[in-house]
Amino acid sequence: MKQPIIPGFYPDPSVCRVGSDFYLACSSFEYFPGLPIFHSRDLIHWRQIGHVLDRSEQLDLGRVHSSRGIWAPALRHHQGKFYLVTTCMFPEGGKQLLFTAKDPQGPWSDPVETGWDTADPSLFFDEDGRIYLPCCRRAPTQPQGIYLSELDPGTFRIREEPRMIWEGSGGSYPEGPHLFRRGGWIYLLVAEGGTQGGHMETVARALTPWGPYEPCPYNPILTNRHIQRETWQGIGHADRVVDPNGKEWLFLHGYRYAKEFFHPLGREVLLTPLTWSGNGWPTIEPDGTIRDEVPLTGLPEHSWPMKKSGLFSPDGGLGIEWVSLRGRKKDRYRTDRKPDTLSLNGAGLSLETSPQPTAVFHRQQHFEFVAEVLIDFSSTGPEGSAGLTIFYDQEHHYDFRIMRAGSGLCLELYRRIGDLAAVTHRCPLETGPWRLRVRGNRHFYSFSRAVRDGWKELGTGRIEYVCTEATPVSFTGVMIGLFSESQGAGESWADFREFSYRPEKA
Ligand code: 6LW
Repeated sequence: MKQPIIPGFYPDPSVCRVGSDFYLACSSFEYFPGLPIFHSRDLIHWRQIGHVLDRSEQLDLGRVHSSRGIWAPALRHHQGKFYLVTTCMFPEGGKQLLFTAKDPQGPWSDPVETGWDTADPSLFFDEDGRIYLPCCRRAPTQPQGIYLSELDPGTFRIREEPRMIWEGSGGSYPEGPHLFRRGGWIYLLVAEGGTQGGHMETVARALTPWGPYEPCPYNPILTNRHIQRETWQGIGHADRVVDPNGKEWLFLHGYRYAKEFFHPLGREVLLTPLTWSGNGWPTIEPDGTIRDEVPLTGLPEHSWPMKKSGLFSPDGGLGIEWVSLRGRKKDRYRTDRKPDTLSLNGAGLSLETSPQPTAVFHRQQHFEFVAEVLIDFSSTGPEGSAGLTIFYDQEHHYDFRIMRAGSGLCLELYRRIGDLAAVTHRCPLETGPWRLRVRGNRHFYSFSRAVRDGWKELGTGRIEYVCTEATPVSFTGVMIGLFSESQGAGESWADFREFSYRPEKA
C-alpha cells in the first residue's frame, strides 16, 4: 500500500477509535458541507460517512474568505459521545466551535462557542473527568506557543484565559497540539515550522497537563524538511490513535509535487506507526521521515465496496463527496427535475464573483486523471452559461464554458489567474447536449469536447497557476467543478449528467 491514505485535499486529519472502528475528520475551509468524517476498520481503507457541518443553520460561512473558514479540527470520543472542536476563521477573527453527536454519521449538533478565538483547538478528556483544551496562539501581541485552558464540562466554555504551556522547540508556528497520557506522562504533540516545506512534528512531556513540559531530546520526531523533492513534503500536523492490538499510529498530512515545486492536490492524509524508545520518548522508525510505502498494520483487511465516481449517492441525492462554496441553497441544486440529472440554477450568480455561486466541486485526487460530463443547456435562459472548471479559488481557475453568443452558442476557455483574466480559446457550437472533458497530468490540464469521431481539444492551462504556490497564503487544493451562471434574477437551469472521474495513474 502506498501513501496517501486518503488522496486529495483533506488536510489537518484528526482521528479517534471506538472499539474496532476508527473515525477521521479533516478541515474544509470555505467549502460546504464542511468537516468531512471518514470511517475505517483497518486504518488503511477509509470511506466518507458524513459531514459535521451539513445544515446551513449550524454556521453561516457566507462571509469567509478563501482558505479561511473551517481550520484544523480535533475529533474525540468520550463516554458514548463524539466531540469535534475547530476554529472558524471569519474576516474579523477566529471563533472556536464545538459540535457533538451520538453517531459520527450525524446529525451533529449546532456548535457551541468555547469562548476562545485561536486556531487548532484540541480536546483532552483526563482520567479525573477534567476536560482540557490545548490550542495555538498567533495573535501578534502574544508570544507564539501552545496554550491551555480547562473547559467547563457543562457548557464547554473555557474556564480561564488560556495560558502558555510550551513555546515549542524553536520552529515557527507551533500549532496543531494534541495531548495524551501514556505511562504516567502527559505527552504534547505539536506541529512546527509552518505547513509548507519546513513542517515537522515535535513532542514534549510533563507530569500534569499544565506542565512544566520537558522537550524530547531529539525533536523533531518527524519531518521531511531535509529530504529533496522526490517524496512527501510539508509533513506534520499529526494526531495519534491506538489500535485494538495496542499498536500506536500517527495520522498526519503532507503534500507531493506534481513537478518542481508545485503541488496542486493540496495536503493529503498520511499514516505512520509510532514506536517508543526505552526512555519514554516516541520515535518514527527508522529515521523520522515518511516515505511512499505504508507499513503493514497487522489488522484484518477491511475494504469498502468500490464507490462509482459519479454525481449521485445511492439514494439519488448528490454524492457525499461533492461540496459547494460557502453554502448550498437547496432550490438551486435539484436532482429531481429529470432522471439521473443534476440541474443547477444560475440564479443571477457568477462563479468568480458571487460568494455562493451555483457550483458543485469534486476533489482532484490524482495527478493524472480524466473527468467527463454531459451538459445540456437547453433549459437555460438567454443569458446563461454552464460548464466545467478546474478551480483552486475564485481568483485562480480555468473555466470551460458553454454560453450564448449573439443568436448562437459558443464554447470558451477562460482563465483567471490572480488579477489577470482572459478568454484564450473560443469556438462556435452546434446545439447540445455536449460532452466536455478535462484531462490532467503533472504539467497541464487539457480541455476537450466530444465530436463525432472522438475528442477535439480546445486548449490547455498550466498547473502552476492553480495551486498553493501561485496564490497568497492558502491551504486548499484543486477541485473539479460543475457550474451554472446567469445574469438577471430569473431561473436559468443547466443540466449535468454522466459525470465520471477516473485516475489514469496515482
Ligand atoms: C491549520 C493550522 C495551519 O489550522 O493551517 O499552517 C491551518 N497551519 O495548523 C489550516 O490548515
